[in-house]
Amino acid sequence: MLLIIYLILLIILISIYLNLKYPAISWDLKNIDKRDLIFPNDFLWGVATSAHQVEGNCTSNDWFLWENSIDEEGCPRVRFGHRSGLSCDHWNRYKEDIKLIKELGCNSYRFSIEWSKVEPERGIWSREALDHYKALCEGLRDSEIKPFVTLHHFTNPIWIWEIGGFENRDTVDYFIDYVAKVVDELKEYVDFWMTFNEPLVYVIMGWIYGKFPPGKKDLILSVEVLMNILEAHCLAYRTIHELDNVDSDGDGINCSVGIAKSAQIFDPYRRWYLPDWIVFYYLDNFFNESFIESLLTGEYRLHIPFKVNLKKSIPGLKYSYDWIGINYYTRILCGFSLKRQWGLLLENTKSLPISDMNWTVYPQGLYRTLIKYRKLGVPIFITENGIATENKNLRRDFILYHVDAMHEALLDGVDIRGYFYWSLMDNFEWAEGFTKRFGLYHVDFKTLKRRLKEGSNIYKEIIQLNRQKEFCEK
Ligand code: GCO
Repeated sequence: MLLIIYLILLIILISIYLNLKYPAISWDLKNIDKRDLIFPNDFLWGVATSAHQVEGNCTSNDWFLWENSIDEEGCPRVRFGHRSGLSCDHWNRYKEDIKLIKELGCNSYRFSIEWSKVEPERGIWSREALDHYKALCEGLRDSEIKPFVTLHHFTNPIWIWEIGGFENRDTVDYFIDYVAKVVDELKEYVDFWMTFNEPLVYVIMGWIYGKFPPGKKDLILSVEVLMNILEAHCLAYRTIHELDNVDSDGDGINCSVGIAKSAQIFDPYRRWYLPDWIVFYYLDNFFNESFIESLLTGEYRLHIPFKVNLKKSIPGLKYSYDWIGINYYTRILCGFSLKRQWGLLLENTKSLPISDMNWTVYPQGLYRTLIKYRKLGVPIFITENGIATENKNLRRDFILYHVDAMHEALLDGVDIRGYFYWSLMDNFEWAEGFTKRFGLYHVDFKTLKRRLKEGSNIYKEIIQLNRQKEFCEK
């Protein structure tokens, strides 16, 4: 009996400790004044896209095969059988789109290079595709918009898919050949290089949930793929630094290289229930801490009870990033429930607004993320943050609240260098097809006309206020 009482007491004490260590933060979001949201003069205000989602005619990559295939039950892989097709036709309309970026007042544009267009067959380089990206960069330069280039954003050429993608170690070498080629071609325009977009999300969606190609559900294999990608990242980091010897923007630095991490914030569903805290611990570890630790130590440690116990050192990982890119969207409440798959309870916060992706709008999470990732000791770019919604007020509030959260972190000393709203315009949202509208600009997918959404004006206004301040200081 005494033992049980001690046990209960211990559990209560641990719960009190955890609640104090990780307090639930709530802010007054109602009184934010946009005029207070002032950032350093050289801050990058940007928008982001990725090639497959906006360019159109991406017919030589694995996503093309995926969109045209069906699952075991005979259902299309993408919602309503949507195919990216011509998408926003950004490939042909990039000049118009540069004007749209300028119109917002942005000084940076994050886009990705479509590997399958640049190297449609192994070792065969498409002059047309390389020239296209040069022209895009030139257009950006003429408009004083700095290119922020992602080298891998979820897609692979079909010839890479045929050899098993990043399951196959050879892909690492092929990826480096591609990186070397692109850097050599674009180094006179580009100073910011991102090796990979969200490696962890990429493997979770492709090898754990099976919602992205190759549609597998194999945890062990997913870890192997992740290790290959991290190795590719390290090699790419060195290759870029070796090759990019041109300071395109005249700031005295030839190039800087980073990687984008999807930073997921978790909280226990029931703050006084220990099993929920245990689930929180493992999820946070899996999603955030193990990644942070691996970059700090060069060793990837992953522990998933009864499944994975990994300790792998990745040569060069420790010094393989000049900055870190944070993609932040939401917070998930997690807990333990025998009724759910793998005992995993994942919930939204009922009292907070929810986006069309069914994601909770939780700006405090961006602040917490920035505080968490500052321990990497390098500058941070928010390389994605945005909302899929048709509600103009929600979009407006989302932007205002998140810029405010970022500002709070800045005031607390976090070295934040830029913010990229996801996305410039509505586009092909992977497994969700064209059903989710993240864009600052609305796209009519019949006429391909772009129109600034009302809720997006706030972003323009915030950027303008920052420019005015810059002007006053000069
Ligand atoms: C990702 C990608 C983007 C998405 C965006 C919205 O995080 O999946 O980087 O391509 O479109 O995040 O889901």
